[in-house]
Amino acid sequence: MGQIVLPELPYAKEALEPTISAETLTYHHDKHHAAYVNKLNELLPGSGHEDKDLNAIITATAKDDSKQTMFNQAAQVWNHTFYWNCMTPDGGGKATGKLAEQIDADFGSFDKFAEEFKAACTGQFGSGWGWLVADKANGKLSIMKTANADTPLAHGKVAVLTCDVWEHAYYIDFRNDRGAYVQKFLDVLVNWDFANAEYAGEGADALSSKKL
Ligand code: MN3
Repeated sequence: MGQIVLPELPYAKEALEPTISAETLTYHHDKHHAAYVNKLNELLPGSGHEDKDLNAIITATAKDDSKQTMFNQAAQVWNHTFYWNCMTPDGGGKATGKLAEQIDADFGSFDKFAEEFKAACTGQFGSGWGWLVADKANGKLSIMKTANADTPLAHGKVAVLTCDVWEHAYYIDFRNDRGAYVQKFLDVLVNWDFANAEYAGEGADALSSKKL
């Protein structure tokens, strides 16, 4: 497999303005995301995990306390690549496609889903991530929040949508107002086509093997 590569952003740095500035994406992708990639590539040689793809590194290190630093880097590489793809210029609004039906079935309504997603994102104490996830066995959707680098892959869940709620994701554009950032993420940024593809199972494995 070899080195883990930092993927390009799926849009121009200015593409999400004015919600997320080019300045934020420059730091977030070119500094933060890149640092996780670089640190992971420093840790891999001789670790026994150097021939694995990113998903396999994450699942192999998730429950190994001696590999917590490697897990943190690998999960953050994955989480950020996933997050970039969860956003698109002129996105947001109500869910589309199969996911729209499933959200109605599992949450009662889109508004109820949005309320729970926002509550998870704003209620995550300190750094972390808010998620829409699917159960592998029955496809049922639920909301999850994870601290720091933690990721649904480590818990046997399929990631469908995420919002990065580390301060570095929103502080330049929203200062301390995480709630306003999450609301804008839902209103104008969410890439429902991508979320539908992840839900349909064209997702997590493809993300690590093709895009990284
Ligand atoms: Mn981040």
